[in-house]
This record gives sequence, structure tokens and C-alpha cells, in this order.
Amino acid sequence: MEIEKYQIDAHNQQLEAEHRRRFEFAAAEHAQIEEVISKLIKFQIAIPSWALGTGGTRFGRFSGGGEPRSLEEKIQDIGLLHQLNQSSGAVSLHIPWDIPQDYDAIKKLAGHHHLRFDAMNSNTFQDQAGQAHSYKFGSLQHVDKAVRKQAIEHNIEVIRQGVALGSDALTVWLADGSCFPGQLNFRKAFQNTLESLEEIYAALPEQWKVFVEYKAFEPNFYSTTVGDWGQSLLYANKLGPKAYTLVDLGHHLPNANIEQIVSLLLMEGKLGGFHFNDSKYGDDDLTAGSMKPYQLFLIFNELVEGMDAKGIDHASGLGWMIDASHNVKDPLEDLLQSVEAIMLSYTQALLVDRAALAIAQQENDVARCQEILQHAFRTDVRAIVQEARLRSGGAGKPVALYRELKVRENLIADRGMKTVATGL
Ligand SMILES: [Mn+2]
Repeated sequence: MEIEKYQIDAHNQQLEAEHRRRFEFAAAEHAQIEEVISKLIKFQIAIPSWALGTGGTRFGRFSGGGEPRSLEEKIQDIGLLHQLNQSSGAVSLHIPWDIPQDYDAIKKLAGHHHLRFDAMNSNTFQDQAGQAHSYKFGSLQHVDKAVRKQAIEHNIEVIRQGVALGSDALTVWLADGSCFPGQLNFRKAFQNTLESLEEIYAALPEQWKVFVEYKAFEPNFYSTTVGDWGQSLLYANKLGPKAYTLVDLGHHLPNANIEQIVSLLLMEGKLGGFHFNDSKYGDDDLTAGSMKPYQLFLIFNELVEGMDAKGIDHASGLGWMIDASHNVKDPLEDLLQSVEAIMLSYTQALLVDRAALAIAQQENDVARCQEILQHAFRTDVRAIVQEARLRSGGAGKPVALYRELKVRENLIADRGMKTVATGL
């Protein structure tokens, strides 16, 4: 299904008076409001193709019905999200879950929905049917050169597919590691991984980037070969200027200071991309901003400060992606909520009085520093984000309109109740 412009207009018309009142109040408070809105309009967050169906857990999976059955239907779903919020103008594909049959047709479909292809994701954490060698004991780190070679070739194939779609980045997340002490020689595992990544790096086209994603644990529970930002940065530095670290919010040990990691990676020019999600315990893959909205704001505070210090364009300088997957919510409603939370945190970070903060820091005025940050965090910026969305042609309240238009019911009518998104 596609949402018609008149349906969005009618929805917005109903909200107009209330929105005007709330936006004018916010605009009067902030002299730089127009600058903020133009940044919000440009800021786009890529939707991962694997988040459009019910993710499930290792215990079970409860389909909500109407899930996309093909890459085409996944792109249509992201098109619906983008129509509603005008901030989801990119898709992040996962190979082999989303191998296109006809590249030109897929590109055309994405273009119809005003979507571009963000980073491509390779997969050497599962064995695929007909695969010669198993990844049970790792892929790029494997003790057997033949397994490493197979994993390298898969990554190069993903680059080829990305080129055909107009993507310009590859994200490598490795499940490689060990489950028990003594299982692995850490140094050899690192060196094998580095050599493998070097071969993948050599296959990158001009203008392409490779993002090395790290994760502290799971599925391996003793060691992970790219376990933290230090290890990722080691690889990225050794590989060269096209290699960057990718930060996934859920991939840290509990209470890690992610905002500090972000700040230092930006300082080093090595922060390449971001996977948004939220968590209470581990890699919970919950909706962005649903658990720790203050942390999300603090991360954006460092992102904005660091990008401005380096002259990095907020919209295009880094890869902004969601990486989440759910068992209990409608995946599309959930993604609308994630994008909204990201936009709210970004807006609050844009409102931080940086000149005043720099003075307070210089004067060791700790209480004032906190006042400045929390003033921005406690500002209700919902009307500002809504105004940016309205100016882009989106819906005032995306989740409300999604429900009013009975989008899920329509998708179930089109696709059936018992559908399973490919790859899940
Ligand atoms: Mn991730």
C-alpha cells in the first residue's frame, strides 16, 4: 500500500492549530530555530532490512502478520515509514538475506520511494545452504585459510552488490571469538582477522568505506575478536583511510561511557557509522530512546560537538542506521518511534549552548556545566521535530496516522497473516 498525500494533509489539518501554538512557543525560546530545522530536514536515518519483521528471540518468534516477504516488500515498508516521517530516506541491506534479483528494478523501486542505499552488511555469522566451509569456529579469524578465504570472498561479493545498488560502504560485524579460555590464540586470531580485512579493504572501490563493528560478547562468551572500540580502532588504523569504527549502542559492556568513546573516535577521524538501539542489560536491540534517553542525548551532544569541531556535515559525514529487532511491537510502529527518539535527541543536542558550556568548563564550574546540558535535555523539542517533518511533507504524528490509516491491517490483507520476513 501507499499513503496518499491527501491523507497526510487531512491528518495535518486536524493537528494544525495545536501544533502552531506549540511550535511558536518553542520558536520564541530559540533564536537559531530555522538553522536547527534545516539540519533536521536533511538528517536521514537508514532503516535496516532485518527490522521490518518480528525479530524473535532464541526462544521463539511471534509474527505480527503482514510482514514483508521479499526485498521489494521491505523497500515498500521503508517507503511507508519515509512517507510518514520524511527522516527514513535510506535502507541498509543484509546479504545474503536481501540479494536482489534485478538490480535496476530494485534501484528504481527505491528511487520511487526516495530511498538510497546506505551501508551493506555482510554475514559470516551463519552458514548458508550449500556453503563449502562452516563458520562454527569463526570466519575471518579462522585457523583454516580456506574458511577465511570463503569469508573474504563473501565480503567482496557484498561490495559488488553494493556497487550495483549505489551504496558506498560495507559494514563488517564478526561473531568471531571464543567461548572458552584456551580455545583461541588471541594474537593469531587478531592477525588472521587483520589479513582477511586487508584483502577486503583492497577490494573497496574509490570513495567506499568499510566500517568495522565491534561487540563485547555474544554469540561468543569468552572473547570476541573485535570486542571493543580499541580493537576496532586498531584494525581501522592498520587498514587505512577508508576504514572506520562503527559504534552499535548495544554492543558495550554495561555502563560503558559511549559518549566518551564517540568523542575520541571523532577526534581521531575514525568514527564511520552508528547503529542506534537501546538496552537495559546487553545487546537487547530495543527501541532507540526507550530505556536511556539521557544517554542518547549525551551521545548526540558529543556527536554534534565533535562533528562541528571537525567540520563534518551532520547529514552525510557518518552512516546513521538503526539496528534493532523486536518481538512484541509492530515493527513499523517501533521504527517510527526509534526515528522520533533519534530526532529528538539530535535536536536537543543542537540546542546546547556550546559557548556557555566551554566557558563553564574552562572555569571548572561543574554545576553550571550540568545546568547547561540538562536545560537542553529537558526542553520539549517535539514541536520542533514535528515542524521539520511537516515542512518535508510528512505527518504531524506518524504513529497516530499509521494507526488511523490501518496500515498494518492493509499489509495483512495484502500479504496474509502468516508471513515471515526473509532472513529472520
Ligand atoms: Mn549493529
